[in-house]
Amino acid sequence: MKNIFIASFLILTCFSVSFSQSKLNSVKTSPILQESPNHTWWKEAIVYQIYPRSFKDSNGDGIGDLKGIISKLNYIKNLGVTAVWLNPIYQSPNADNGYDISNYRQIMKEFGTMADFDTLLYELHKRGIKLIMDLVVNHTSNQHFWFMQGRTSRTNPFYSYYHWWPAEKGTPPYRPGSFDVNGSAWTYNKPTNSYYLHYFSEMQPDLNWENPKLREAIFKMMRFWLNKGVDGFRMDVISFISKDTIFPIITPKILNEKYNGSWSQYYASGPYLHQYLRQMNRDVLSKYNIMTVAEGAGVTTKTAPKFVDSDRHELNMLYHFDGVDYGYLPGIYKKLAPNGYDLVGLKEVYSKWDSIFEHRGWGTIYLGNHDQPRMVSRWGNDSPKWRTLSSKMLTTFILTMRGTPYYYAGDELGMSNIKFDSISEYKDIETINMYKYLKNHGEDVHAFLEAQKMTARDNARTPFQWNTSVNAGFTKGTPWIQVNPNYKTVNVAIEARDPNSCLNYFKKMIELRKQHKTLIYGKYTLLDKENKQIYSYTRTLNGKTILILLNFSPKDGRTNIYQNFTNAICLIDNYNESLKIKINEPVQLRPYEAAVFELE
Ligand code: TEU
Ligand code: CA
Repeated sequence: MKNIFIASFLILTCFSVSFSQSKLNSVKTSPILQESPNHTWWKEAIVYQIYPRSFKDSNGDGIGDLKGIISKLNYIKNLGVTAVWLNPIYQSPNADNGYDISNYRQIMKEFGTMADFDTLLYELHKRGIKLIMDLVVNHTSNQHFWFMQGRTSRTNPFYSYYHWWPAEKGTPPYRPGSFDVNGSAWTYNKPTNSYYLHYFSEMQPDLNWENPKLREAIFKMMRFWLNKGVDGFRMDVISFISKDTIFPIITPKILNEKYNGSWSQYYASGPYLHQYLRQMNRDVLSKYNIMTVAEGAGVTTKTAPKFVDSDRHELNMLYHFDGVDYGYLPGIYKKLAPNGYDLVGLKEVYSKWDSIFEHRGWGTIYLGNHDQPRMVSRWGNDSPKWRTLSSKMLTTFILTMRGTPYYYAGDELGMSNIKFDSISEYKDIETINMYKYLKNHGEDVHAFLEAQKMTARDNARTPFQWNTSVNAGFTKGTPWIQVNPNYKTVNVAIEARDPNSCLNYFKKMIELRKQHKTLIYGKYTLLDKENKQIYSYTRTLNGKTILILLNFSPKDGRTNIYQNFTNAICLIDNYNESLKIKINEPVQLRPYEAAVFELE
């Protein structure tokens, strides 16, 4: 992925959020938000994301599958989550683990059959759990029938299902292509004497949404799944579906300049994006009681409302990248500063995004997924001393913020980065092709591999850790990707028995969120914003206030919140005993302590 692509997501525009009331007593007396809550199931949902390839293998081929997920539905139900988002399970040659779909209406052979899918959906619904499918419609696989046809001749009706640059116009204007060994988004196709566009690998040609026939074909496919009863879609890079099809030259200046929106406008978020989404809503989404969430790659606080304001009739939620990309150094691949990230800035990011959806639209909260390193390694501390505490602290954050939480399977165990030493251990096209790109350009691949230990996607894709038996109980065969050796201590079997485990803490936090509507709909107010160690905030609804205190550091910390806390009831604390609050003294927190209080 080219530097600009990453950099544009990373750089925070300057902003000033004024949280004038940083003292708790002023919070308590501040006017209560008169919300018209507009309660919906998807605002109250707790979404559990499953990467099917890595969850549970039922037949010993080393690859997780639908039957494997079905065999673990009671585990999932028992967590208390209310919805499951499955990464793509459609037929795919797996250049990008299912994000290259060759048939939208068939199940990937490795994952099972349509009958397995129907059983999965039925069994989830029986347990009161919704199913959210991944919708990958910016691109298909190059093995999709449409592309196989379209690439044969310019007169083939499927040619116009994709974007082409005729070779007689010369070489196409440069576009960065993620996952491309040469870093380019154009690949030459001999039979048509033209280049096709692929924002991801050359095995993932971009669909041409300008073609109404293509749009209709996609909508029909969506109805196929909705008519089966699925409860919604997570829409992969949906902001990319409309492009400026003149393909203007993106000058080095635009490529290199700091984020100002222009680059992403040229590249994605094209002129018809919202028209297409409204059409999708009108013709498909509005006919069903479902939820939709956009993967908001390149979406800013300025553009986000266009996707999710309810009166625009497009989508319900989106997830932004300002949080997960926070703290990366500028460069052509993701790299963290040795001293980590600055908490004050992180608080600003989440507070700014909360304010965007305060009155309109609805947000999401996540700290990890299949594209990110493990939450505890990235945002907490995966050393043996702090892994459990910091992981619980992060779980507290996700489940006490406003916005629908998306929780990535394995994080409830405190699973951590595997940190591969050698390129041969990686399976992810992103890492492998970036490695090749760097090598071809004489760059320092050793430094890249070091950075990948912290940032690579494969860190989150290692098999789910069920028990202490061979391969963590994930498979009886050879797993498609190595199991994290820490499975001997980090696994469901051990954690289920330990009342103080990450797993049991996650369940308690879910219960807490379900019991307190304040945690779902309540106004969010940041406190003590300059505190470098502690993230504290309140959630307030109808006169009820919940105070959340999170120490993001391995040191004791103190907040600058002074208040008479005689009425504070500690609802949960990640240390065994509740946090002691002394009257009129700054609240002291232990390393990575998380504590939640009800204030009245
Ligand atoms: O990710 C889109 C995206 O923006 C990625 O480039 C992401 O930023 C990157 O993986 C982070 O390292 C989506 C999917 O979530 C991802 O798994 C797919 O590979 C990609 O689209 C292509 O479909
Ligand atoms: Ca299998």
